[in-house]
Amino acid sequence: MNELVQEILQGNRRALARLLTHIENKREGTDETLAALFPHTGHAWVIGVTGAPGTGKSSLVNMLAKAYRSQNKTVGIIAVDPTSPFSGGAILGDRIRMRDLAGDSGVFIRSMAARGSLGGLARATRDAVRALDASGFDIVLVETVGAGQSEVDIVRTAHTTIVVEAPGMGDEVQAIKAGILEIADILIVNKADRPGADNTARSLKTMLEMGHPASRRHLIGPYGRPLEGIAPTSNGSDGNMWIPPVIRTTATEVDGQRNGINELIQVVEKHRQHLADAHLWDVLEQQRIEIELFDRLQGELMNRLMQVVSLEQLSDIVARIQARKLEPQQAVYEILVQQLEKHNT
Ligand SMILES: Nc1nc2c(ncn2[C@@H]2O[C@H](COP(=O)(O)OP(=O)(O)OP(=O)(O)O)[C@@H](O)[C@H]2O)c(=O)[nH]1
Ligand SMILES: [Mg+2]
Repeated sequence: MNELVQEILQGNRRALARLLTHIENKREGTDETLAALFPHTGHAWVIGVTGAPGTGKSSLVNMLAKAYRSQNKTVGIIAVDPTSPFSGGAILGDRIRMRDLAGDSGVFIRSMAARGSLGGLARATRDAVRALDASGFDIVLVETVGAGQSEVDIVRTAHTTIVVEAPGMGDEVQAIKAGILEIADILIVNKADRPGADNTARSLKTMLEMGHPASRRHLIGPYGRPLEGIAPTSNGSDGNMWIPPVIRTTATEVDGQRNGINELIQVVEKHRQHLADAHLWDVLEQQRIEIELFDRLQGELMNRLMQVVSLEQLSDIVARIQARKLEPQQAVYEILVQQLEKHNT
């Protein structure tokens, strides 16, 4: 077993930091390290925290981490940075917001940036979660900005997904706009100290009641393939169906009773117990694996294709499409067929 693997399994933080850098840089040999760690994973409870920019995700993650620490649980935090032009400041801000966790050896914080595509970021994040899991953290918190499919996919592989909303960002519920309401196991209205929090909570509840539970992610696999196993019974009632609770929090308030964090921790625990139902767990685990597998396949196929298709070829194709001499879908077939032919000869 390679030394890095051993160190990580022993919980060595510097080794862990090194591996995360290797993951980000796609350093050669990293796949082997991750593969060696895989059998040692599956112990951490992975909590995804997502929502529109500025809703208070980092502040909440900070409070959650502190609460778990007071229960003597170790906490790993990954803040996913989609390398947007706006994120530089956000990460700096995160460092400040999470400063009170610094120096606690039971907490490990890391922000992940993507080199290249967003798909690469999803993969890097998953690999990072695996590394943290293998190194023995009880809780892994993953913060992503809920902005698009890629971010949604990242949190879809968490065990518990928290979607954060805040009042005063216009009348619309941001999570709806971003299409992330469906993935919530728990909905948070943060900044409950601000006016409008009750309204936001009410609209969220209404929307949850309007949406048929079957529209929730638990029934839909990657690429729209329906998943079996958790369908509600014909009379519509199903003890297996988790209805996402709406919780009000104030992440800037330190009093655990008043800021809603204690309640949040309890609800996460309830969700965990709900999933402990063996049948449900198996189905969701299968779904998580499917999503991960499809993601990795897609990314890898694209990578391989891009390794053999030259930029000249591509720009030639773009020019032909632009001149209306080639249609985009035909171009796709052309690229694929050429590559397959090359492969077969
Ligand atoms: N009044 C109030 N302000 C809050 C609360 N939670 C967070 N904030 C403030 O809202 C701002 C954004 O908080 P962050 O925790 O950085 O939000 P975020 O969702 O992580 O932001 P991004 O990562 O940039 O998307 C900061 O100035 C926080 O101090 C809250 O409960 N009440
Ligand atoms: Mg943040």
